Amino acid sequence: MGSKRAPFIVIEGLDRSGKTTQTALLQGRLEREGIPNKLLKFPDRTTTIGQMIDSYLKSASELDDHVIHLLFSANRWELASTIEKLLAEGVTVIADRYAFSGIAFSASKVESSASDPGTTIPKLPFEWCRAPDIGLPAPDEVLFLDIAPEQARLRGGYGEERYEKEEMQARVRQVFQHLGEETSSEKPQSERLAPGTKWTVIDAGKERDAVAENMWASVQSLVRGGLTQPVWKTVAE
Ligand code: FDM
Ligand code: MG
Repeated sequence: MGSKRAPFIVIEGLDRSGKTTQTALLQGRLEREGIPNKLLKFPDRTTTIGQMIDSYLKSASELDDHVIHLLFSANRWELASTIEKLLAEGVTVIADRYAFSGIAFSASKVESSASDPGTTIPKLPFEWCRAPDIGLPAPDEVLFLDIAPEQARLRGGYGEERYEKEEMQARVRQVFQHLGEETSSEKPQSERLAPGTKWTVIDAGKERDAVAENMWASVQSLVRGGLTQPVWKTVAE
């Protein structure tokens, strides 16, 4: 491998997009190809911070919106050096959700406007939501599993956790789309959210094996070839 490192791949998507199934299928494919890999899941509910997040998501505790946002970010920072180490050792890292979920979900929280109660306004400014993740190792590729919230609902309904509501999911999808534009290679590299990150939209409405094939087609040269440049960092602007 020489001085090459392994790639960091993030899978993002709405609840019910098939993200967990597809992440497992991708990992299975890496195994069959003999590519060393590690699957991470955010939030990582096993750490002390992760347990606080888990309790909040299950509505067993209440936390200020700022606090839970910072805990989600801290839960990534807890694993930042592990991610860098694995990549340097040649282990492909796949993460089921990452900072993009962090921004998309928190920036989608709304309250009714005091001056105009008929309209809603964001509880947390977008830029504030981005700030705590600045400097984290950035993925080489994000696979965004895109599905319309109405179609996601037809897959058997949302679960019981906080945020698993159709209005929330619709707002989250919009923020994800905005993040995709901010990350896309159509922008000058200096203006991108994560300058080295490739953002790929995968149609998650297709059947399971077709989705898996599209995901594999998108990442295979990256995971087979490795990379020479250092791990990218998420940036301020
Ligand atoms: N979520 C996830 C956030 O709100 N912020 C974050 O930083 C992350 C990583 O947590 F509703 C939300 C997204 C989802 C919930 O995620 C739990 P899983 O993938 O359903 O466990
Ligand atoms: Mg969920």
